[in-house]
Amino acid sequence: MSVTSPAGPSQATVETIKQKARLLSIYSMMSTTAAGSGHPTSCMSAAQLMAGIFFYAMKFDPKNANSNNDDRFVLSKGHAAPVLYSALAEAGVFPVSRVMTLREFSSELEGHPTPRIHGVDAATGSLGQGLSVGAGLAIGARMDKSDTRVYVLLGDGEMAEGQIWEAAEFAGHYKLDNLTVIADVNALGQSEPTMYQHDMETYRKKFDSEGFATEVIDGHDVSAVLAALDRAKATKGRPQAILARTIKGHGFAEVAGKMGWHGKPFSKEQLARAIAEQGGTPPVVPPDPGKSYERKPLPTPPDFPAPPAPEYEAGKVVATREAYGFALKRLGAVNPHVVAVSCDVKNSTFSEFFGDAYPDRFCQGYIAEQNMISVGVGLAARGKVPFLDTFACFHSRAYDQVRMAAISRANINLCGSHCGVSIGEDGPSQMALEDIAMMRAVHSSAVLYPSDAISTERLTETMARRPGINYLRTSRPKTAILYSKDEKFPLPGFKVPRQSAQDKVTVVGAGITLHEALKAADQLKSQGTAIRVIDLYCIKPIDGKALAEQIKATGGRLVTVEDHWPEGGLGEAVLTALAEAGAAPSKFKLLAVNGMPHSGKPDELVDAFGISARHIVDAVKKVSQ
Ligand SMILES: Cc1ncc(C[n+]2csc(CCOP(=O)(O)OP(=O)(O)O)c2C)c(N)n1
Repeated sequence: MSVTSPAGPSQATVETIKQKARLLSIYSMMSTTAAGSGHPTSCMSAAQLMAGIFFYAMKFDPKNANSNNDDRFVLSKGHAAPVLYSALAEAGVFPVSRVMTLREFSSELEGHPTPRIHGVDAATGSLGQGLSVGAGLAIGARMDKSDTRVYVLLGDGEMAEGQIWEAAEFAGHYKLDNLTVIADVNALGQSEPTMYQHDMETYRKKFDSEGFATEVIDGHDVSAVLAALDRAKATKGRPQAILARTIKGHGFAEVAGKMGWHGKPFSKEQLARAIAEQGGTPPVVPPDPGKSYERKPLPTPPDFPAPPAPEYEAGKVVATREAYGFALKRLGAVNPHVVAVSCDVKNSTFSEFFGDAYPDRFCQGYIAEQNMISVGVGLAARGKVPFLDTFACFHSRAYDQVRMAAISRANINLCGSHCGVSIGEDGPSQMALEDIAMMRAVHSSAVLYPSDAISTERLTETMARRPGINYLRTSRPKTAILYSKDEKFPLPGFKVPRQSAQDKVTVVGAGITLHEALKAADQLKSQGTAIRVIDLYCIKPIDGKALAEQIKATGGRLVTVEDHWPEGGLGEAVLTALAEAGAAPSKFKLLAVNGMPHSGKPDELVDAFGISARHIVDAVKKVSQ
């Protein structure tokens, strides 16, 4: 598909690309009119840019559209999906007739792109994320020593998003010269003109200050577009930004450059006038035969040999956050696809163990969590197995990116350290008390919460094998080793570290609260009461039937205890799983953090906020009455 020549594009090439642009614009208008919804004017401003990218600059095989050997494209302004679908159809990924099924229930060509189709690596449409995905694809290509180039189309309205500038900093810092941004600066947003409208110099300065090679062009002048794409390709040592001045609705004077046409399809009469204005009669598109172009199967994490078993001296106390670092390093030795990104906390989350061992597969994400998650989506789209870490509380500022990663069917692994009040002195701004709820609500996620170093290591290995979004919640305090190195931790699953035929109550905890539950069991035992203790290392999914058996054995009496707010946490997860298994407990108490915490020693806080052994003992007594 690549026809770049050092002498620049020939007149014949320019004419060919102009014709392609005309078709992309017309198909975008036709498909949105047929759908009765969509964003034709947002497609029309980008038609010449898209034609230049797809039919001039990109190395692209329509039969293998997500190939690591070829170039990649990310439509950051996802609402312009029809122009992308039109380009993919013109390139031969599916027939043009399929574009006309846009937004239909039975079509994989959704209102905004998703990787359900070939040629799309990430879901876009929540604006501001595509440049980070492109940066992930580009840095992944560099790790592979591949000559893949990555093209990202941005809208000017979406450039108000902070994440765009996180991504630009990242790309500039890492000198990603295989990454080209093309900004479609049409000066209009959804409800108003954009902040800088056609002030091209402001955009240029912004990208320039981040280390990009920049140039401003007329985005409807095909010769200028192709020449800029040529120069971008020839640029070494820095990413490039082509800032294209465009007109929203270009090619149809009734709407071009006018407010009030964002996200509005044209009537049939308008469509006919628009096509006539673009110099022709409507192309004849045959009825779509209904064949699906769904991308199946979607990529899964590559298999790898088992790493050596974790080794810890008997009696040692190790924080689960530190065990995560050991696990990553062990994984790195047996799985070359594992990569890690950390947001300036690698010495707290311990991913530095991996980074020190495998510097070529570790990437400093700096303090830019949104960018980190979407970079991870880009890395995963290249077949990497990304582990992305920060303090658990800071994942919340990238929640939309995690949500979009799920829509992207991305295989990414998140580690959140420093969960709960047990972090102690740093105070509530650093304590994650919402993360279980947040991550449980992500489609296809696994939520893992280990209580000792061995389970942390084994669960980290499981994450590298499991498709979808995996979240590992690690703790700051050092805790005792509970399991032998050969213990298995299947998903779903739990462990029962204390049990007897005399157990009166089942206490379910995880992480720091499991250790409190074990203390409570010892205290109660000395008072003549036996309890069952469950280590719920996997909070999602839960095997409700198996859990129900345990609780049934203790007369249906249940106490849950968690270092998290009550809403959406371990307790609610357990109750839901039991209810679904048709075995709601007869008597229960849910212990969770019961007030706004503040600084203090971990033990003081765990006790003051209602989740220590003392509170578990009280709760056991209450449900036993
Ligand atoms: C994060 C986010 N906020 C709001 C929207 C709703 N929205 C969709 S398109 C759009 C305007 C986009 O403007 P621009 O990036 O300039 O694109 P174009 O003008 O080319 O359509 C808005 C606000 C969204 N999709 N994502």
